[in-house]
Amino acid sequence: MVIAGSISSLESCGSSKKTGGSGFYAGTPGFSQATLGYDYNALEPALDAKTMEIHFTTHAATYTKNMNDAIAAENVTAGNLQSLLANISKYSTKLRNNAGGHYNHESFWKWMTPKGKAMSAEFTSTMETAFESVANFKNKFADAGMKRFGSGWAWLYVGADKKLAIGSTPNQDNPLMDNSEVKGFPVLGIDVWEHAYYLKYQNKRADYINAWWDIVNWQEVEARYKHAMHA
Ligand code: MN3
Repeated sequence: MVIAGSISSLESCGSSKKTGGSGFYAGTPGFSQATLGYDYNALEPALDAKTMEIHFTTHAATYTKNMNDAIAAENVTAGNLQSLLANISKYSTKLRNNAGGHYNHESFWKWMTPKGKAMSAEFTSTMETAFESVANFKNKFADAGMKRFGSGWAWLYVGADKKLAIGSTPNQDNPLMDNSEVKGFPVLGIDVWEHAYYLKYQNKRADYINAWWDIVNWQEVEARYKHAMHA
């Protein structure tokens, strides 16, 4: 599918996810910001309402706008966001940063849910096989987030070998990008940019990551894991 910078046809690619349903992982992620599935204050006390509102309405909204501006300006031939990211080295730094920012945040809002959703027994077993224990996984994932100097993300992803792995990327890069430091399908990610936590946690990134576990939607993580394993 060749789009050649037509915003209207791009938006039609993303229209199905405006309904708020899942499926962002299922191969046809869109190019528009989906409605947040909960109120700004719904993730308290882990994430405060003001941080969520600013993060969603300014930071994330700006990535989406700038991505669409870059798509319109460049000869984009990808038919969906995932294939765009898989070929992102062909395009500008502006498109890399903003398409990554759009994908990462659209995923991030779905990786969180009020009060969190517990890990199934089946997925707990999967995680224990991969990381010895869930506690050990959380320590290693938090460590990846803590060691990311400056702005970026920590990831749990399925690599080309179909194994779960932990890594991190700078800026708005993610494992779907052909020029990423780590490559695979992201099943869970945490935003460790200061804008994600500074109002409540100031410089205490570790406290933010520790509190964040309370709101993780493990059902979404498991759905993405199953998608990655069958892709
Ligand atoms: Mn962010």
